[in-house]
Amino acid sequence: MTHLLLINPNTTASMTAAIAETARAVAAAGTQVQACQPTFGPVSIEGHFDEAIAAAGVAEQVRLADPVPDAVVIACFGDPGLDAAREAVDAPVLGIAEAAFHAAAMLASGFSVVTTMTRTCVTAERLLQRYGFERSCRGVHGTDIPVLALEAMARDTLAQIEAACRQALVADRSGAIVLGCAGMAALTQTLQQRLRVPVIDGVAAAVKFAEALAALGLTTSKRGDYARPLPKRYDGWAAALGWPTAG
Ligand code: 5HY
Repeated sequence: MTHLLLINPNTTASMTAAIAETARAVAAAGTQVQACQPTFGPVSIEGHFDEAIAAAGVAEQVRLADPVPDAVVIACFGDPGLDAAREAVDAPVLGIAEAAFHAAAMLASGFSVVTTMTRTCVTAERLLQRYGFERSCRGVHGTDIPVLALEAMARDTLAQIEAACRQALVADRSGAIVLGCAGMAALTQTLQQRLRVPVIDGVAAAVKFAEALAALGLTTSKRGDYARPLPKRYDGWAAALGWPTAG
């Protein structure tokens, strides 16, 4: 049994449930998906301040994880708290943006990202550079559809996202689409049938990559910057997240 901890870094329980449904739909029979969200933070993540608080929420959830996970997936397209989570646990930790970029780069010589708010495009662009996919990604496009509007998924919302994907494929001369929000996961099959190109949802990609790493018995390196955080007291609301000090 692989125990996979799936973290939705925002605090919207209905979105956590939808993301968990996507994950369980692709998870192997031997994978148990435990979905969770922080006890504090933004209801959706659409900017740097949201992201900063959400990263602390991810740190909270991995620090307090019970049982200890065999793999962790951070289900927000900014991959908030990824490095902190890799320090806190031995398990492989995957962000949905990183996983989606890897999948897309194996399926097309160039891909486009279609995301929610235009103001978050810079976050995706910085992740592309950080992960070394700036040459494979030919464009990042915002639709200015708020994250929580994806839940209602009004008919014109789907049409708007489909139109943005079509424009991106032409403008970028790309061969695949990466969906830039965990809340878009439910659209994957419909868009793929209509666009006739690979459409990558990071939640599904991250779950399968996490399972593969866990099945290989691979864990996050504890040599260097992903070693356990140094023993240290935390004060205030974060006291429970500190690391035991000797004596
Ligand atoms: C996400 N926000 O996947 C990101 C999408 C974004 O609350 N879940 C969020 O716009 O960056």
